[in-house]
Amino acid sequence: MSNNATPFPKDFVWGAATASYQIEGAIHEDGRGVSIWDTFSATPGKIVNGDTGAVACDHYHRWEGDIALMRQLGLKAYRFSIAWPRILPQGRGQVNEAGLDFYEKLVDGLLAAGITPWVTLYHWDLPQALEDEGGWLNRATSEAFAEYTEVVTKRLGGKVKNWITFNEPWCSCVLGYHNGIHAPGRVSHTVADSLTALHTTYLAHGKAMAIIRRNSPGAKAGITLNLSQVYPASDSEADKAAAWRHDGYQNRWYLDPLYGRGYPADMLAIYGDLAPQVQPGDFELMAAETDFLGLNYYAPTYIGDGTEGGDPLLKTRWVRREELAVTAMDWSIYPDGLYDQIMRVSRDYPVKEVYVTENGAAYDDAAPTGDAVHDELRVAYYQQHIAAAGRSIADGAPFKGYFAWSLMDNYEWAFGYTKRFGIIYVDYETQKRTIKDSGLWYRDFIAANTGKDA
Ligand code: GCO
Repeated sequence: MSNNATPFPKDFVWGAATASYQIEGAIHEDGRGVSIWDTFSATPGKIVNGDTGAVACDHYHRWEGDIALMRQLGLKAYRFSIAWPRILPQGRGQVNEAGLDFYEKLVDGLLAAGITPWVTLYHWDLPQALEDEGGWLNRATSEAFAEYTEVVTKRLGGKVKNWITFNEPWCSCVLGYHNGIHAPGRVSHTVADSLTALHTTYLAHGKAMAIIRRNSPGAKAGITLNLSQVYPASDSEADKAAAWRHDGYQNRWYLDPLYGRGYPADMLAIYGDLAPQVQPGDFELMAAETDFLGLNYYAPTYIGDGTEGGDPLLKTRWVRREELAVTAMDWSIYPDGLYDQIMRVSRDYPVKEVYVTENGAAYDDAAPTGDAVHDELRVAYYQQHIAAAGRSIADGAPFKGYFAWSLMDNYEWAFGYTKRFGIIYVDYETQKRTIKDSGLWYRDFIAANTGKDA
């Protein structure tokens, strides 16, 4: 397969990513507590086909074989998340040593295979016990997260040297506490709750950064955001102004506090008393120095003026560019959006390093024929997006690594198992893994680009 090889520095990090609830299964095993995703996915009507993560990819029992597959792909790094309820079943207090043991075994296996572990502390599986006390609407949850971070980094901080505090706070806060399509499934008629949830999340991020510095000396630590790569639907002033408001809603509101700017004034003016209560010291805590910014990019966002019939608060409306092909998620394919996003954060914020911590595509893959899964559309998606992202290096961005989403097909949240993002196919009946053509392409691409001088 041809590689659109764009010269990458020899120490560029090539990896793949997963998340605990999406792949582990074993939700009642070895002392694990209940998470909000166990509760939410078991609630009738919430998930396609009523799918839950009870078994998923059974990674909890198959992790050694999965590491062998990562090794076969020649991955340099593997991004995974730790399930908080495996560590602190009640969210705080009593530690479940078996949970720590599992992740230490996984880390040791990765290191033995020459694969660098990248650990996400929170990829959405909040202990239900904490949600019962208000979850991310309760400021005290930031303290519980600090306790969780202390326990995990105390055990793993000598071996894990790449930490991501949170994955996609926009998703966990907006989808979880505003429109309710993700756990804990709270629906609110205003943005107030989702903004409060983010405020608590960012307090937790700041507290965790200090703990990581103490328990994992020399480690790199940061956060992963799903920004919206926004383009105005036209060159009209009204559409450009609407695009800027959406940029404030999904990008600047999340970026500015991390880099010492507090919340953006234009959005505070729109939100008024819907904005969260800020206590003295909050913004200093949120702006804890980070070593990198993680970007999860999938698709562009086109925004037009929504004064008539758009979002009543932001006065924006989503516009589709009909000429763009889409993936099985109905997400438009626009590789230059990834380039633009890397360049934007590098230009507008003092980001030391940028990692694409997720990028990939869902397609309706046919079941394997023999040992092959032919997913040429996904191969093309990766070729185009990696080539586009790679251009940012020559243009001065500190782009240092790329993680394909996902290592394997897995539980796609409210879509259950109906969407396949993996570069490895998972037969959920038999748990058989089959490397797809996209995985073989990625393997060859990594081999061809590893060790190249800049
Ligand atoms: C996200 C999550 C992943 C998803 C992936 C595809 O970005 O929503 O980090 O868990 O599965 O992005 O939607």
